[in-house]
Amino acid sequence: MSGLFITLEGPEGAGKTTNREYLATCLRKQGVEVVLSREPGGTPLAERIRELLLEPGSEAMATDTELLLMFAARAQHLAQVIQPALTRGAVVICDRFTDATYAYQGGGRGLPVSRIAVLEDFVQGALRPDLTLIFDLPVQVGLARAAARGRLDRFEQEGRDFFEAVRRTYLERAGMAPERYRLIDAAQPLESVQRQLDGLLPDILDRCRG
Ligand code: Z5A
Repeated sequence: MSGLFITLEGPEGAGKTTNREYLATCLRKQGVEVVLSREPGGTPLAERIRELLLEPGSEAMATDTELLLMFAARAQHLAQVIQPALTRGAVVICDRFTDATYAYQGGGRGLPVSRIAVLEDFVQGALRPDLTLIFDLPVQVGLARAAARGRLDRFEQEGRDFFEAVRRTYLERAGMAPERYRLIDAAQPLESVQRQLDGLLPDILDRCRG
C-alpha cells in the first residue's frame, strides 16, 4: 500500500496554514486518514532546526548552511513522519516541502538549481510529491498579510525583490510539470479559495482510491 503525498506551497501570507486544516477536514469526512505536517519542522528535532532557521540572529547565516539545514530537517521529517505515513497508506498534507527550497534558496538566494537537485536526490531518493497546490498571490498582498501578524521572522525580513523571485520560481516550476501542480488564486477571499479547493477534491479522492 502507498499513500498520497500532497504539498502546499506559495509565497508569504498565501493562506497555506489556514487552508491545510480545511483540506484535511474535507478528506477526513470522506474516511481518509490524513497526516498534517509542515516544513521546516514536523518532528521535535526538525522543529529545533526550524527555530535556528527562522530566528533572526546576530550572526549572518551562510546560504549553504541554510540549504543544508533545510535538508537536514527534511531528512528527519521523512524518516519519522512522512515515509511511515505513506507506507501505511495515509494522505500526507505538508505545508511546504522541496519546492520551497527551489523557490527560496534557489530563486530567492540565487543558489544553483543543480546543487539543490543533488541534495533532493540524496535525501529523498525517488520520492516526490504526488500533487502540489501553489497558493499564488501578488507579493505585496502576501507581505501585508504577514506584516499584520506582527514580529517578522528571518525570511520575512527580506526585501520585495527576494519574494518576487520566490513567486516567479514557483510559477516556473508549475509551468514545467502541469500534471503535478495546481494553481490556487490565493488573493481571493477565503470562501473563494476554499471553493477552489472543493473543486480539486474529486481528483484528490480519485488519486487516494487509485
Ligand atoms: N523555507 C525555505 O526557505 N526553504 C524551504 O525548503 C522551506 C521553507 C521548507 C517557513 O516559515 C519559512 O521557511 C518560509 C520559507 C522558508 N518563509 N517564511 N517566512 P513559515 O512556515 O512560518 O512561513 P510561511 O509558510 O510563509 O507561513 P505564512 O507566512 O504564515 O503563510 P501561510 O501559511 O501561507 O498563510 P496563513 O498563515 O494561512 O495566512 C496568513 C495571514 O493571512 C493570516 O492572518 C490569515 O488569516 C490571513 N489569510 C489567509 N488567507 C486569506 C485570504 N484568502 N484572505 C485574507 N486573509 C487571509
